[in-house]
Amino acid sequence: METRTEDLYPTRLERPIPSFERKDPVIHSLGRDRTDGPLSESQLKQYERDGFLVLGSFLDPATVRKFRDDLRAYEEDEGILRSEGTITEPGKQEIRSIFGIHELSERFDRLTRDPEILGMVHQLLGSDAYIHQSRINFKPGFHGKGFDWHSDFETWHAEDGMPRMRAVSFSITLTDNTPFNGPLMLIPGSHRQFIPCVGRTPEDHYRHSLKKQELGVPSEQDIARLANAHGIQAPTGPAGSLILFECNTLHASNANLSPWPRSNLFFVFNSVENRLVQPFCGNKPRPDFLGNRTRTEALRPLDAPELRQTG
Ligand code: AKG
Repeated sequence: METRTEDLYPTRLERPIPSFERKDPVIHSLGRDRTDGPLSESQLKQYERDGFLVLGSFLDPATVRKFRDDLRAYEEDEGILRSEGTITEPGKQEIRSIFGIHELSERFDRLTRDPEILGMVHQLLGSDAYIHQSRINFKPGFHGKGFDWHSDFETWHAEDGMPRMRAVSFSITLTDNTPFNGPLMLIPGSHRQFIPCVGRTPEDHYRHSLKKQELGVPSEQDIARLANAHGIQAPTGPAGSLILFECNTLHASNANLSPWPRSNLFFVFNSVENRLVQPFCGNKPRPDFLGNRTRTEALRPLDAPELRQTG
């Protein structure tokens, strides 16, 4: 029987309690030389300060095109449209998210083992890592809905049993992200505080929250306090940019009222020393496509010939 893990980040409470300083480092270098990897000391400092980092032109246009062609094929694939990991927009049949994308596609799976990506992951988490969750968020032109302000870690802790803040999201833009098509917005510095949220989690909460998140969101006062103190940033740029953000950084995005679609890929890497325990909200674990408990062996970097396969 699993022993109970101490809950360092209590949330989904009956009554509000004040936010508090995170109990985990932002970069888990653990006595190692933290510059041993692709990220420079100034990039590490920026990530530590802001809770995110943007690397333009991470994927070249030809590679991005291949990923986008795959997405187009998925949008027409009946099997994928009907699968549990495909979430449609509220009240519509348009795709909002496809979860478990690296399980569906060899090309996406190979990208999780790209040596440069894994080098950065190891540098930030100070250990080997595996994929906790992967997803594509589609935002079709005119109709794509937004995402409410939240910390991913709050949900992963409460609903998936992720014990500590030792995970990082890699988001690669597969279309241009402009001020008009609902780019990701982040509050720099918000990752330093944990904001406990109010409200008991119903069983199978994800069926609702993945369309519109109403529970596990900070109060408007907390969001305003952090945004007034630190501002909001919305990185924009051509397709192929990489945004890496710490698991507790508050983020959100607006609806896409422009004619131009926006699709962004997210890989969440979790440390192998931070594997999931029982969900801290007391419910049964969410399905594997949201909180992977099955394929948790350390990811190994691919060598160049494997990366070049066109598959
Ligand atoms: C999430 O999937 O947790 C997000 O907040 C994504 C926001 C976006 O895709 O704009």
